[in-house]
Amino acid sequence: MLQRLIYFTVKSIRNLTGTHSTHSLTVSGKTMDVKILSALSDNYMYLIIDKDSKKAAIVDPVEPDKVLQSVSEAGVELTTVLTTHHHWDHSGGNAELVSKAPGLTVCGFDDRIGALTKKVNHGDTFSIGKLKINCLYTPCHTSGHICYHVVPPSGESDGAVFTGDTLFQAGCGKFFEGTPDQMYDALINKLGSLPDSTKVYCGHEYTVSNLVFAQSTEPSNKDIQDRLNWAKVRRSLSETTIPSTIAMEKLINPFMRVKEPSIQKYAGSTNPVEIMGILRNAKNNFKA
Ligand code: GBP
Ligand code: ZN
Repeated sequence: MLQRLIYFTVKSIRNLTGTHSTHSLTVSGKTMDVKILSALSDNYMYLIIDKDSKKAAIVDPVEPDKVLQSVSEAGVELTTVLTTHHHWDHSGGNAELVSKAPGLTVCGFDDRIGALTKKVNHGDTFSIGKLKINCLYTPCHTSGHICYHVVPPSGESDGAVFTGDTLFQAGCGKFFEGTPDQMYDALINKLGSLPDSTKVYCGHEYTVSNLVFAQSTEPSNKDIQDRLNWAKVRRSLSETTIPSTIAMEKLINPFMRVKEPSIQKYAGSTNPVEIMGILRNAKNNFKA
């Protein structure tokens, strides 16, 4: 509790310095809209709207009042909460949201998630109106982490994946409750096999600091340089750098590039799982 209080205080002070964007952005697709809502100092919540039925889901609603305001502005019916993992800055708003909007289905894997009504597992699918959600079990950051893949309707390309603290733009979550082997499975086998055009919506705005680390691993990677320059401009305007795409992550994210010769050279290994661990340790100790 004390830890949480200190964290909140630090986040509030950081908020006053205005580092996180305050306005929201809508990414509009043919069948789905995604409203990007900033929360706390660098978290994101995402309102996923099925345009046809106007039914909606919210990912990691840590600031319930902000969510409810966005729901009413959009004129949609919120039916579902998609919780990526139990950390309080993701699941800590669930109980309050349910008390203010009774009847919600609250999805998640981990028993430590508040107000859970529907336990999901790898491969489970369900619908929000016409949108089909496929659950991907990606333990490592926490042992109960789920990513939610919104499968594009046949013939359309607006798929999206909500990756919580597993995959960040140009980075990944710390391995609090898992192993390099599990993060390899999450990033390379599961997320890495989604269509390249899949938009990636992650849990935190860490893009600039992740790209600075990425650049230290591959100093001559032009895609990293270009994305870093772009991200710095976006952040200086208080704009989000979200979403990315799976294709983009394969170009700029060292943790998704463990099979690339340049990353193998940096790590001094050709074993992709071992490289995953080496990169995580290097990032934990990295000082820009
Ligand atoms: C930054 O600010 O740029 N590098 C971060 C430092 C996710 S939040 C903060 C940090 O450690 N963030 C976590 C992380 O995985 N970062 C990836 C990285 O640094 O490369 N969290 O809020 C974190 O998961 C949390 C909450 C952790 C409860 C433990 C508990 Br218990
Ligand atoms: Zn976390």
